[in-house]
Amino acid sequence: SQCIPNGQASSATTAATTTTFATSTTKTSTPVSGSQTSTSAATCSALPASISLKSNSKLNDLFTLFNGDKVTTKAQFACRQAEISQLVQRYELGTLPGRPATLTASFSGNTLTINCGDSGKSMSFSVTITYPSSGSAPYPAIIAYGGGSLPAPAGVAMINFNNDDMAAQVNTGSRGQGKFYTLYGSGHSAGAMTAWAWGVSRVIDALEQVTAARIDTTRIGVTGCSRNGKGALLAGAFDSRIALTLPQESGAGGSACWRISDYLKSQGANIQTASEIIGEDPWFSTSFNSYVNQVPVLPFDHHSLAALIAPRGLFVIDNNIDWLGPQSCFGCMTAAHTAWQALGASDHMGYSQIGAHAHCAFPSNQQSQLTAFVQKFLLGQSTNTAIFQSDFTFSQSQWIDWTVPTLT
Ligand code: MCU
Repeated sequence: SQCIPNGQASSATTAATTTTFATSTTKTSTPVSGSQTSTSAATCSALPASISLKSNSKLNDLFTLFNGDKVTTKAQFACRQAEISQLVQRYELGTLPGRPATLTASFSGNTLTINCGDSGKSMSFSVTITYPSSGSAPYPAIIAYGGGSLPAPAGVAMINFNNDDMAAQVNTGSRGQGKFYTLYGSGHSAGAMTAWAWGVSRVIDALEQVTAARIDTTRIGVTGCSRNGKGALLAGAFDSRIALTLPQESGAGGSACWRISDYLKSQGANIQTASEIIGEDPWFSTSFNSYVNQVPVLPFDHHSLAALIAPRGLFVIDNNIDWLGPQSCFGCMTAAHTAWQALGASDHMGYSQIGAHAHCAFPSNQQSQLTAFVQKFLLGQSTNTAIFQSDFTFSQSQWIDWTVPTLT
């Protein structure tokens, strides 16, 4: 299908192994996940503006702060999450703006229209809400990129988010196109995925404001499949108001780790890697281009990105398609799972990889697992979400050289 081409490795800009990256002083006030804990990001030490990156072929330690301090408390882990958020923005995904100076919303005929203004520019976008036939208002809701590819759960509203309208994903030539860039300028550092995540946060802002929409903003989920699954994972990582993140078949740039995918490619797999993916669509910031051929210097990988969601709900739904790197996804998410284990919330994150079905065709044999996560995190029920399954194996010793603390 046109969605799963055979990977042709492309060469991209090579940069020095140790590199200095100057930006303005890192903001510590950016709202990031982890804010459920008592420590606000403002008490965390800021990242230096200029960083010397060191090569590390293993998956990065989730439990050592950038300054070398070991993470032993939940509050310190919230700081670790804040700095991971800053690092992924700096090196891979571009800067996530906060709430714009003005945000108004109106609701009519199940369409929620959101008007954003900042620095003399403005734009409007809308989402449509499909209400469940059961349950009662205010309803939990799942924000679904491109309508999503999961069956609407009973009692849960579905919010159709047209992410392509926020930031285009046609080809690399579509960089800087879409309503996010109308507001922030076509040269903004945010790649499409960051622009979409910003849009999801604005939808939640609007739902908080417009009670006529009858959505319970404490029970919000987010989903998307494939390229939109990459986006859904990021939205969950960037906004701690999202109670349940449901990325589906997200592959490279989603639940796969860049390092593991590069290794599997070197072993002959037909798998999408960092150096290939930047030639396809403007999902990432252009700042990522300098690192795709030296992935080991990245101070994070996608286990770190997923760990921004802990201890909130995350259920990663995967298929078994070579190009998406199923073994990389399983290993990467096994590494991410350590964040939930350390926080004493192991069953708030689940992983399920079931193949033998078309891309983004949710199979019926994953339904009960999805239902368990939806019931626990969006409907307030007590269900068994201790779900972690794949036909692949993960070599801990090859990829992890750190220990998992029990955070106090
Ligand atoms: C899994 O997501 C992508 C993949 O990264 C692309 O290489 C491929 O072209 O399309 C997939 C997708 O979005 O399929 C709908």
